Amino acid sequence: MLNLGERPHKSNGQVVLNKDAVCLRGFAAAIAEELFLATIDIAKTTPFRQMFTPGGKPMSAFMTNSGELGWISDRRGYRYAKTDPETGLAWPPMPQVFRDVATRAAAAGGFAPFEPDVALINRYDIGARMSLHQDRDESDFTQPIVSVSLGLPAVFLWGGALRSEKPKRIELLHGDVVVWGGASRLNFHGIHPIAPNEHPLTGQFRYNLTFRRASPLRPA
Ligand SMILES: O=C(O)CCC(=O)C(=O)O
Repeated sequence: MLNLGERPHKSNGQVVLNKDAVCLRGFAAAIAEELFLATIDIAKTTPFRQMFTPGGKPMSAFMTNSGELGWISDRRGYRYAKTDPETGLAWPPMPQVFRDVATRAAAAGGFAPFEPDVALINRYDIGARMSLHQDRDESDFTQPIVSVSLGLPAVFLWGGALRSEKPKRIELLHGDVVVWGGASRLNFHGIHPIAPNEHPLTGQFRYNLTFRRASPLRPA
Protein backbone atom coordinates (compact mmCIF):
# COMPACT_ATOMS: atom_id res chain seq x y z
CA MET A 1 0.00 0.00 0.00
CA LEU A 2 1.26 3.45 -0.90
CA ASN A 3 2.60 5.43 2.01
CA LEU A 4 0.93 8.83 1.90
CA GLY A 5 3.53 10.11 4.35
CA GLU A 6 2.97 13.07 6.62
CA ARG A 7 -0.69 14.12 6.95
CA PRO A 8 -0.67 17.92 6.95
CA HIS A 9 -2.80 20.02 9.29
CA LYS A 10 -6.54 19.76 8.59
CA SER A 11 -9.30 22.20 9.46
CA ASN A 12 -12.76 22.91 7.94
CA GLY A 13 -12.17 20.60 5.00
CA GLN A 14 -8.95 22.43 4.19
CA VAL A 15 -5.56 20.78 4.16
CA VAL A 16 -2.84 23.38 4.52
CA LEU A 17 0.12 22.29 2.39
CA ASN A 18 2.27 25.18 3.51
CA LYS A 19 2.14 28.98 3.38
CA ASP A 20 -0.14 30.14 0.52
CA ALA A 21 -1.01 26.59 -0.56
CA VAL A 22 -4.15 24.71 0.43
CA CYS A 23 -6.21 21.70 -0.63
CA LEU A 24 -9.94 22.47 -0.44
CA ARG A 25 -11.48 19.05 0.18
CA GLY A 26 -14.61 18.45 -1.93
CA PHE A 27 -14.83 22.12 -2.94
CA ALA A 28 -16.03 21.24 -6.45
CA ALA A 29 -17.90 18.04 -5.56
CA ALA A 30 -21.39 19.52 -6.08
CA ILE A 31 -20.55 20.68 -9.64
CA ALA A 32 -18.10 17.92 -10.54
CA GLU A 33 -20.45 16.29 -13.03
CA GLU A 34 -21.07 19.62 -14.75
CA LEU A 35 -17.31 20.23 -14.93
CA PHE A 36 -16.79 16.76 -16.37
CA LEU A 37 -19.52 17.19 -19.02
CA ALA A 38 -18.05 20.56 -20.03
CA THR A 39 -14.64 18.86 -20.32
CA ILE A 40 -16.01 16.14 -22.61
CA ASP A 41 -17.67 18.83 -24.71
CA ILE A 42 -14.38 20.70 -25.13
CA ALA A 43 -12.64 17.48 -26.14
CA LYS A 44 -15.19 16.90 -28.95
CA THR A 45 -13.78 19.83 -30.94
CA THR A 46 -10.33 20.01 -29.36
CA PRO A 47 -9.30 16.44 -28.62
CA PHE A 48 -6.89 15.33 -25.92
CA ARG A 49 -3.47 14.77 -27.41
CA GLN A 50 -0.06 13.64 -26.28
CA MET A 51 2.40 16.52 -26.29
CA PHE A 52 6.17 16.20 -26.41
CA THR A 53 8.79 17.75 -24.16
CA PRO A 54 11.35 20.06 -25.81
CA GLY A 55 13.73 17.09 -25.53
CA GLY A 56 11.34 14.98 -27.67
CA LYS A 57 9.87 12.72 -24.95
CA PRO A 58 6.09 12.03 -25.00
CA MET A 59 4.29 13.42 -21.96
CA SER A 60 2.41 10.87 -19.90
CA ALA A 61 -0.88 12.79 -19.47
CA PHE A 62 -2.97 13.71 -22.52
CA MET A 63 -3.88 17.40 -22.70
CA THR A 64 -6.18 19.97 -24.21
CA ASN A 65 -7.11 23.56 -23.32
CA SER A 66 -9.90 26.07 -23.19
CA GLY A 67 -9.67 29.81 -22.72
CA GLU A 68 -8.02 32.72 -24.49
CA LEU A 69 -4.70 30.88 -24.43
CA GLY A 70 -3.63 27.26 -24.20
CA TRP A 71 -0.47 25.66 -22.80
CA ILE A 72 1.53 23.67 -25.33
CA SER A 73 4.85 21.86 -25.48
CA ASP A 74 6.91 20.67 -28.44
CA ARG A 75 10.48 20.84 -29.78
CA ARG A 76 10.25 24.65 -29.65
CA GLY A 77 9.64 24.65 -25.89
CA TYR A 78 6.92 25.13 -23.30
CA ARG A 79 4.66 28.10 -23.95
CA TYR A 80 1.15 29.52 -24.27
CA ALA A 81 -0.47 29.87 -27.67
CA LYS A 82 -3.66 31.57 -28.87
CA THR A 83 -4.47 28.75 -31.27
CA ASP A 84 -4.45 24.98 -31.15
CA PRO A 85 -1.43 23.87 -33.21
CA GLU A 86 -3.35 20.78 -34.38
CA THR A 87 -6.30 22.69 -35.89
CA GLY A 88 -4.97 26.24 -36.26
CA LEU A 89 -8.19 27.39 -34.54
CA ALA A 90 -8.68 29.36 -31.33
CA TRP A 91 -9.09 27.21 -28.21
CA PRO A 92 -12.74 26.80 -27.18
CA PRO A 93 -13.95 29.53 -24.80
CA MET A 94 -13.69 28.79 -21.10
CA PRO A 95 -17.11 27.57 -19.88
CA GLN A 96 -18.71 29.76 -17.21
CA VAL A 97 -18.78 26.81 -14.79
CA PHE A 98 -14.97 26.60 -15.10
CA ARG A 99 -14.49 30.32 -14.54
CA ASP A 100 -16.81 30.31 -11.52
CA VAL A 101 -15.13 27.43 -9.72
CA ALA A 102 -11.69 28.87 -10.40
CA THR A 103 -12.50 32.32 -9.01
CA ARG A 104 -14.40 30.93 -6.01
CA ALA A 105 -11.64 28.49 -5.12
CA ALA A 106 -8.96 31.15 -5.53
CA ALA A 107 -10.91 33.41 -3.14
CA ALA A 108 -11.29 30.55 -0.63
CA GLY A 109 -7.54 30.03 -0.84
CA GLY A 110 -6.89 33.74 -0.18
CA PHE A 111 -6.26 34.85 -3.79
CA ALA A 112 -9.09 37.14 -4.85
CA PRO A 113 -9.57 38.42 -7.46
CA PHE A 114 -8.39 35.75 -9.90
CA GLU A 115 -9.11 36.07 -13.62
CA PRO A 116 -7.89 32.90 -15.34
CA ASP A 117 -7.34 33.03 -19.09
CA VAL A 118 -6.29 29.38 -19.45
CA ALA A 119 -7.86 26.09 -18.41
CA LEU A 120 -5.29 23.42 -19.18
CA ILE A 121 -7.02 20.04 -18.99
CA ASN A 122 -4.96 16.96 -18.20
CA ARG A 123 -6.32 13.46 -18.75
CA TYR A 124 -4.52 10.63 -16.98
CA ASP A 125 -4.92 7.00 -17.98
CA ILE A 126 -4.07 4.37 -15.37
CA GLY A 127 -0.31 4.46 -14.84
CA ALA A 128 0.03 8.02 -16.18
CA ARG A 129 1.99 10.49 -14.10
CA MET A 130 3.40 13.98 -14.07
CA SER A 131 6.93 14.48 -12.90
CA LEU A 132 7.93 17.23 -10.49
CA HIS A 133 7.88 20.60 -12.23
CA GLN A 134 7.16 24.29 -11.65
CA ASP A 135 4.42 26.25 -13.46
CA ARG A 136 6.53 29.13 -14.72
CA ASP A 137 5.43 29.94 -18.26
CA GLU A 138 2.94 32.57 -17.05
CA SER A 139 3.83 36.26 -17.14
CA ASP A 140 2.51 37.23 -13.70
CA PHE A 141 3.37 35.11 -10.67
CA THR A 142 1.13 37.19 -8.37
CA GLN A 143 -1.77 35.16 -9.80
CA PRO A 144 -2.36 31.72 -8.25
CA ILE A 145 -2.80 28.28 -9.77
CA VAL A 146 -6.16 26.57 -9.17
CA SER A 147 -6.22 22.83 -9.80
CA VAL A 148 -9.44 20.76 -9.80
CA SER A 149 -9.43 16.95 -9.57
CA LEU A 150 -12.10 14.84 -11.28
CA GLY A 151 -12.48 11.08 -11.39
CA LEU A 152 -9.91 8.57 -10.22
CA PRO A 153 -7.93 9.33 -7.07
CA ALA A 154 -4.37 10.58 -7.38
CA VAL A 155 -1.41 11.18 -5.13
CA PHE A 156 -0.30 14.80 -5.48
CA LEU A 157 3.39 15.37 -4.89
CA TRP A 158 3.87 18.71 -3.24
CA GLY A 159 7.50 19.79 -3.12
CA GLY A 160 9.30 22.98 -2.21
CA ALA A 161 11.04 25.78 -4.06
CA LEU A 162 13.89 23.42 -4.98
CA ARG A 163 13.52 20.21 -6.98
CA SER A 164 15.72 18.46 -4.42
CA GLU A 165 13.16 18.96 -1.59
CA LYS A 166 11.34 15.74 -0.72
CA PRO A 167 7.68 16.16 -1.71
CA LYS A 168 4.73 15.60 0.63
CA ARG A 169 2.12 13.13 -0.67
CA ILE A 170 -1.48 14.32 -0.59
CA GLU A 171 -4.34 12.14 -1.77
CA LEU A 172 -6.61 14.02 -4.21
CA LEU A 173 -10.17 12.80 -4.74
CA HIS A 174 -12.99 13.70 -7.13
CA GLY A 175 -14.01 17.31 -6.42
CA ASP A 176 -10.91 18.33 -4.46
CA VAL A 177 -9.28 21.63 -5.42
CA VAL A 178 -5.71 22.69 -4.73
CA VAL A 179 -4.85 26.40 -4.75
CA TRP A 180 -1.34 27.78 -4.52
CA GLY A 181 0.24 31.18 -5.04
CA GLY A 182 2.26 33.84 -3.20
CA ALA A 183 5.20 32.29 -1.39
CA SER A 184 4.36 28.87 -2.89
CA ARG A 185 3.66 29.96 -6.46
CA LEU A 186 6.80 28.35 -7.88
CA ASN A 187 6.82 25.23 -5.72
CA PHE A 188 7.59 21.96 -7.49
CA HIS A 189 4.64 19.59 -7.79
CA GLY A 190 3.61 16.48 -9.69
CA ILE A 191 1.38 13.41 -9.80
CA HIS A 192 2.35 9.86 -8.77
CA PRO A 193 1.35 7.17 -11.33
CA ILE A 194 -2.44 6.68 -11.22
CA ALA A 195 -3.39 3.36 -9.62
CA PRO A 196 -5.74 0.93 -11.43
CA ASN A 197 -9.32 1.77 -10.45
CA GLU A 198 -12.74 2.61 -11.84
CA HIS A 199 -14.70 5.80 -11.20
CA PRO A 200 -18.51 5.88 -11.64
CA LEU A 201 -18.38 9.13 -13.66
CA THR A 202 -15.03 9.07 -15.47
CA GLY A 203 -14.29 5.35 -15.78
CA GLN A 204 -10.58 4.53 -15.89
CA PHE A 205 -9.45 8.15 -16.15
CA ARG A 206 -8.51 11.02 -13.92
CA TYR A 207 -9.04 14.56 -15.21
CA ASN A 208 -7.42 17.68 -13.86
CA LEU A 209 -8.44 21.22 -14.70
CA THR A 210 -5.62 23.63 -14.03
CA PHE A 211 -6.53 27.29 -14.17
CA ARG A 212 -3.86 29.87 -14.80
CA ARG A 213 -3.44 33.51 -15.69
CA ALA A 214 -0.93 33.41 -18.52
CA SER A 215 -1.13 36.93 -19.97
CA PRO A 216 -0.47 40.10 -17.98
CA LEU A 217 -3.43 41.55 -16.09
CA ARG A 218 -4.83 44.78 -17.50
CA PRO A 219 -3.53 47.85 -15.65
CA ALA A 220 -6.02 49.03 -12.95
O1 LIG B 1 -2.94 16.78 -12.32
C1 LIG B 1 -2.69 17.50 -11.37
O2 LIG B 1 -3.30 17.48 -10.31
C2 LIG B 1 -1.52 18.47 -11.48
C3 LIG B 1 -1.34 19.03 -12.86
C4 LIG B 1 -0.14 19.90 -12.97
O3 LIG B 1 0.71 19.89 -12.15
C5 LIG B 1 0.00 20.80 -14.12
O4 LIG B 1 -0.81 20.77 -15.05
O5 LIG B 1 0.97 21.58 -14.10
